[in-house]
Amino acid sequence: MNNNSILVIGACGQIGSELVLKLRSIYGNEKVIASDIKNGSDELMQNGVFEILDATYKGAILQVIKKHNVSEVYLMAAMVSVTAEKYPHRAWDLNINSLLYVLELAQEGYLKKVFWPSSIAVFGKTTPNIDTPQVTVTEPSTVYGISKLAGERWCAYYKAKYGIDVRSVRYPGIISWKTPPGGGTTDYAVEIYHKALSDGSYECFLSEDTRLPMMYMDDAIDATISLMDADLPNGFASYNISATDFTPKEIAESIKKQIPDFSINYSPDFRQQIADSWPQNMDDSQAQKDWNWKPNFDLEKMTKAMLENLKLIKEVN
Ligand code: VAH
Repeated sequence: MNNNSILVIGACGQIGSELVLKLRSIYGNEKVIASDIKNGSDELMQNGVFEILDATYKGAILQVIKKHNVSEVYLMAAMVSVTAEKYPHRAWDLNINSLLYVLELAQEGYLKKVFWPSSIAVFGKTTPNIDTPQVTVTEPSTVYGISKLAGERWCAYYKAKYGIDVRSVRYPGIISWKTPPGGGTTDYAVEIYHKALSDGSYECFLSEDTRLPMMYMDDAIDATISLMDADLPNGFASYNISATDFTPKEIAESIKKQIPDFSINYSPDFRQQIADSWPQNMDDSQAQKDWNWKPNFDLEKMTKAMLENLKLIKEVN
């Protein structure tokens, strides 16, 4: 890394907060600028530079880029599926305008490389939902999915027209213990671990057989950084990446192996419709071929890691 720095926008979010810590461990605390619309955890704020930044203002982004000599941006700020349904215009503004501003700044010569996260939400009910291919029908039925599909096309446009080095993955549901997710349909798969420890039971807002692609946070962070370091073929693709897939019943069974008395019941709500429009599992062979992607965490290994770390937090607090 030369004397430029990396800017993470949306550093307080579920993925952004752990991405900052990992990037800082690789490049050094002073090289990674964390930014968000609000202050983050002590860990995030105390071991490196933090900037309050509203990514829906281009001038504000440019100010931070110039102040810290930024050459790479990870644009992690987004409004995810459930919240985006409640506030469609705000979701579009945050999810798309922030991306357009960052791509414009790259085109104007301020940035050398951009990471932008897409999602399995770009797929819809007309998509083949078993081993969903990299290139297939994408007719999303959610505000979030529409914004992510449009974002993919904007990235492809700026790559083709201006040669912008923008890279992207389609994240599945991400499971982590450090920073809670906010407003997503896959959040049940995080909540269930917390409730298993606090209440010994969980009321799931999806039906027991709702299969969704999922990934432990460590795999998601490793995929993101590996993609940014890779020598990629020409053209743009937001890569399907996959680690595991499971149903609420299967994750509950996995928890019961560690907490035998754990119980679950199912009360599907409006989020069931969103989940039903997404794939059950993904074909990520293109990512394996283009940049040697491979995950480390299956469901059992993830459950062990989640429960171990959440127990440690509860003991400390
Ligand atoms: C959501 N966690 O549930 C996000 C994610 C694929 C799901 O995009 O909206």
